[in-house]
Amino acid sequence: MYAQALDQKDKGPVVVEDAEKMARFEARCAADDKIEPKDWMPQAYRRTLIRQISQHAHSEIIGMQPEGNYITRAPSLKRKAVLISKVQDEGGHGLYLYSAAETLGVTREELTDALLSGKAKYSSIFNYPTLTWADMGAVGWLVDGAAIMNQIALCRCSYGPYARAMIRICKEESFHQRQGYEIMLTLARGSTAQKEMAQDALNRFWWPCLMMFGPPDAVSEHSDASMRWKIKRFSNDDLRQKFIDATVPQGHFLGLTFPDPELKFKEATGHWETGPIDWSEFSQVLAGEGPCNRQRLRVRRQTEAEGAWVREAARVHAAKRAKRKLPAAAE
Ligand code: FAQ
Repeated sequence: MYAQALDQKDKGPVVVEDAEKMARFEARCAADDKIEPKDWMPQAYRRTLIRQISQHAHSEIIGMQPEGNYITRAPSLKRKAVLISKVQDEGGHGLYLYSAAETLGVTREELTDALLSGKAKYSSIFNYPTLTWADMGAVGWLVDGAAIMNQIALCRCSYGPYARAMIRICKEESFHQRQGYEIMLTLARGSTAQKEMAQDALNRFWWPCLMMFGPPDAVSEHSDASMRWKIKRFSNDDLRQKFIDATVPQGHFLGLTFPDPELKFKEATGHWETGPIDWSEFSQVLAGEGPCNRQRLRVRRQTEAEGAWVREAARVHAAKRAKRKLPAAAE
C-alpha cells in the first residue's frame, strides 16, 4: 500500500512513500521519539531538514562578517578578546550544523557550493550593515536574542543530531546575548553621544530582527509539515511574539525607545503589540536586494578561495597518513 507524501509545499520531486512506514514515522513524531540518521524517514522530512539545517549553518558562517568587521576596532583589549571569541563561536556553530546536515546524506561541498553560488538562503538579518560599535551591542542583544528564542525550541526538534547540536549552541548564544546587552548597558549609561549610538543601533536593528522569525504564519509555506513532524515546536508568529515580550522591557530598562509609535502593552492579552512589519523589505532582502547581500557573498567567496591551499594541504596530509597506516592495517 502506498500513499502520496503529505507535504504538498515541499519543492522537491514528489516521492511516493510506503504508507505503513509513513504511518509508523508519523506516530514516532507524534510520540516525541527522536529520529536518528539511520532511521527510515520520508524524503520530504529529509529535504526539509537539509534545507533548514544548511540555511542555519550558512547563517552562522555569514553571520561572522558583521561583527568580524569590528575586531580591529573594538574599544579595549577586553572587548576585542570577547568579540574574537564570540565570532569564533559562530564559526564553530556553523561547522556543527554542517556536520548535522551531512548525517542526512548531503556533502559539505554541495552545501558550500549552494551558498557560494547564491542558491542557498541564509538569515536575512546578516544583510544589514554594522555601522558603529553600538551595533556590536545590538547584534548580541537583539540578533543573538532572537536566535536563542528560535533555537531553544529547536533543542526539542525531532531530528536527534540537530536537537543535540542546538543544546550546545544555545549555551554559547546565551553568553553572546548577555555580552551584547552589557555593551548596550555601558553605552546607555555613558555620555550623551554613547546613548545616542545605542539608540541608533536599536532603531536600525529592531524591525530586521522581528523579520528573522520568518514570514507570518498565514504565508509560512513550510510550517504545517514542520510543526507536524516536530521540527518546529512553535510557529513563526508565536516565537516572534515571545521575543517581543521578552525584549521590550529590556529596552526600557536601558532607557531606550523602540522605533515603533504603535508599540503598546495590551492588558487584555498580556502581550506587547507592534505596528505592522514591512514585509516588502523582507522580500527584497530575500531576493538579494538587501543593503549588504552582494558584499556578504563576495567576502565569503574570497575567503573560500583564500583558504583553498589549507584544504589542499589537509587533503595531502590525510592521504599521506592513510598510506602510512595501510601496511599496519593489513597485518
Ligand atoms: N531569512 O515557510 P517558512 C543566528 C525563508 S542564527 C532568510 O516560514 P521555515 C546566530 C525560508 O527559508 C539565525 N530566509 O520557512 C548568530 C523559506 O525559504 P525556502 C538563523 C528566511 O523554514 C547570531 C521561506 O522563507 N537561524 O542568528 C527567513 O519553516 C549573531 C518561507 O519561510 C536559523 O536558521 C529569514 N529570516 O521557517 C550568528 C534557525 N525566514 O527555504 C552570528 C533555523 C524565512 O523555501 C551572529 N531555522 N525564510 O527557500 C528556522 O527555524 C526556520 O527555518 C525559520 C523559517 C523560522 C527561519
